[in-house]
Amino acid sequence: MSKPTNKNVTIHIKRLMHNIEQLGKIGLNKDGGIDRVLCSDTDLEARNWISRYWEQVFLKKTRVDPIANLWMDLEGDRNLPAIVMGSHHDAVPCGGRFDGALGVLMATEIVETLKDRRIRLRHPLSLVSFTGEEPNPFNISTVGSKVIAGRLTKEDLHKYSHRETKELLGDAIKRMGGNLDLAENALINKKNVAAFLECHIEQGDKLDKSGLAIATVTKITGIYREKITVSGEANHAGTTMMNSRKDAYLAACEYSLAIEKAVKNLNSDEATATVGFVKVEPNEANIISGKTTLIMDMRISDKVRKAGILHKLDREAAIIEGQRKVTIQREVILDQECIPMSDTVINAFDHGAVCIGEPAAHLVSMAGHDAANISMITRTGMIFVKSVNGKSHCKEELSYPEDIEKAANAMLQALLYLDKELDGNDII
Ligand code: HGY
Ligand code: MN
Ligand code: MN
Repeated sequence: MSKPTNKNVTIHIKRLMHNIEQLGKIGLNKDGGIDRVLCSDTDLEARNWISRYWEQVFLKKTRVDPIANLWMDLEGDRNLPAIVMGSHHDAVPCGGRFDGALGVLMATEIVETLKDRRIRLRHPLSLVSFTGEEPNPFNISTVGSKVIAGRLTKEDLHKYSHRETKELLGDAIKRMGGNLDLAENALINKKNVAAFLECHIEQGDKLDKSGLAIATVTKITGIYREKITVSGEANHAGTTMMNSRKDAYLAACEYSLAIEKAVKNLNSDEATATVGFVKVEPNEANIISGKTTLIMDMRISDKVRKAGILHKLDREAAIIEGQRKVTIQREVILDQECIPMSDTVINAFDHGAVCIGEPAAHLVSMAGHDAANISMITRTGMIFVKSVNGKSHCKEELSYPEDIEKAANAMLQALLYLDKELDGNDII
């Protein structure tokens, strides 16, 4: 490990916590959760808040790319590729104020601290706030980072529409300031980026249980999502005898429990699954459901184990179809492999942790992140901050200022380390 660099440079935690509180007011609902889903009015409000803040601090216009990612590009040696830092500003329904927003605002605070201290790095720096990281009514997640990494083309994008309003994704992105017809222009050339760093809350309880504040992420779990349509026969809840029903909702429940049982039986803390989206139709107390739609979300790193689960579910679906005289159609909507983080960036975050007197702890991320897509185009790494009681995707989501401050100062040191160590020629 090289000697600590600019060790005495530290961020302004009060300013960072103030910004987290300010952004956390956008989309705050009556239950204390944050509603800021892709292309909603509150998404647009959050974008405007971030853009305004960046423009006041860096005296430059925010750049909005064709998939409506927000960028703040800051000068450096033009012969070197940029180091990019950021995360996402959208949230799950009734979500927390740290998921995503912390990463955008921490990256901002780090660059603002360098500006305050007139520390100019070799590499140009870019801040980014990604479009649509979370699952959403358009049924497409991490859309902003997928597009810049070339994982989605404009033809793909034009296929998506809002599952309730039927609004085309293209029209919704236009409202956010993007333009899908120019999606190719959002593609990032590998030679223009030296590294991507993202800070995120852990969203699990491993740091909380271990008494650690921060950890470097070694890999991001594989994510498998499937839309399951169970079709039966709508009928009268009272007059239809039990043996002559084709109850789509109860068949869907049986299939959901089969998913849980198959993954639980792996007995691994690197495999989880649930069914978090259910749509029952016609959805009335006295009508047997004729059609029920589910979305299954499975996190699993091991490809062989994933194949084994899916094979088991094939069998379960066939049994349920036979016994309940329903049909079960399954459509894969996401099948992302486990993604290792860059050793170079892992070392940099470890260096940062040691610089601030913290252990160089490592964790696997069971949550998906934009970083998984960005790792396709550049050296990518993440640092986690402790989630109190491991809670996330709910209004109880919380990280303490002292832990956030440690993560920010470790990330600042990691950035200074990379700026010194990286040379534009060694592209991943
Ligand atoms: O769902 C996830 O893993 C992430 O929080 N979007
Ligand atoms: Mn999330
Ligand atoms: Mn997130």
